Amino acid sequence: MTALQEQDNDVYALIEKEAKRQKTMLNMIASENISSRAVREATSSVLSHKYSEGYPGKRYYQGNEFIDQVEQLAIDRAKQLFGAEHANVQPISGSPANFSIFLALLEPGDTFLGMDLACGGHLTHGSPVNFSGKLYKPHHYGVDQNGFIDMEEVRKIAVAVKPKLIISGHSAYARTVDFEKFSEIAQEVGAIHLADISHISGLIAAGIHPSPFPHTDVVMTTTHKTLRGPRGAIILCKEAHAQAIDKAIFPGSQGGPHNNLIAAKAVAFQEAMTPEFKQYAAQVVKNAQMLAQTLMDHGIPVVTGGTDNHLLLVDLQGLVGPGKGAETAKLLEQAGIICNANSVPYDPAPPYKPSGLRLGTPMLTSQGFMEEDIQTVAVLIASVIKNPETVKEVRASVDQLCARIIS
Ligand code: DSN
Repeated sequence: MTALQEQDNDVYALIEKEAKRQKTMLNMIASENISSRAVREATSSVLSHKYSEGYPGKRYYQGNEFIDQVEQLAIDRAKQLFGAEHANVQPISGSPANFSIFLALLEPGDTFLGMDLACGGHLTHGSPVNFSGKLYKPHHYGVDQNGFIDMEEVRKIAVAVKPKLIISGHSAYARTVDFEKFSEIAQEVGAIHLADISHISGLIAAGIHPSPFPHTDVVMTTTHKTLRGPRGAIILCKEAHAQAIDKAIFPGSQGGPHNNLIAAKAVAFQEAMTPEFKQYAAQVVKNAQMLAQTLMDHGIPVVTGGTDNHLLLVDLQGLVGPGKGAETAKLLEQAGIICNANSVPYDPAPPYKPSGLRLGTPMLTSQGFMEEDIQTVAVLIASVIKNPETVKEVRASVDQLCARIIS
């Protein structure tokens, strides 16, 4: 019996139920993944007991001999993994990390340019309901009619609005991001280039997607998506921005670092340097491409006609109708398939009732799904979308698939 089970069976039982859910459903939320046992051991370690405001060698509390070494290890590994000049490993998650970057590099009211949320951007890239849209002045680029970013259009907007910051990197974009071109445009208009690589950092670490380094000024990534680490984020940057970024994290926006998570990040960075991780990341993309192809073969439209990374967007407008994303996601959940409703480019329906689905392969790939398994998954998804009355049959097939592949 574990200590938790003995002391608090209510919480223990709920954790066990969630663990079972994760093994008996097809989890295809593009931003989710499964971390290793080693990462989870570090996450639940005694390091969470320690306060250590400041940075290695410059703390406001005593007793940080080993905490300093842990944080330095995480910093060194992050720099090595991504080839960065400077790393701050303290951000607790992606949105607070972006908040700190804005705090470091902009003044309230400054103009910046990011991807429109409706086209695949993120709330922190200038949504009116987010700090980024409330405190700063956002302008947006989107995608063309086929769903691709048009870099000439990005350049035109940048030249016209003269932003102080340009953000590349997205939450629902299935194609390769041209970081080098973004940097070129930023240089042309005198802007700082921030690459938010939260979704694709695992692919970048593995060399499957082009890196934003060395040309990008500042890079932010969460650590729990394709990178397969603990929940959290890091900021990487050129030396020129290091002091401003560090100050914006502490004392600017955060207090005591979450040392257990910093240790877990260090473990994940080491894992991401292994040949096994490179193989994993390559398989994530192969699986996503198989998913896209099989869905299209079964008459399900995929935005941009495929994917270069770990995710894809299904456009439900022609098959189910505009605004039917959430309904379809709920139907898929009944069938044991978990994904999220998502806007598609030029969606006529509002963001809270979008017309598409976002599907990703990072978690299934961690659980051992290969291309032939993903083909089966795609056929099941197509069946639910085209014939909702097959939900029960599909659920039975999902049960069998999970029992066979997930240990
Ligand atoms: N919530 C994450 C996602 O699903 O893409 C981004 O923050």
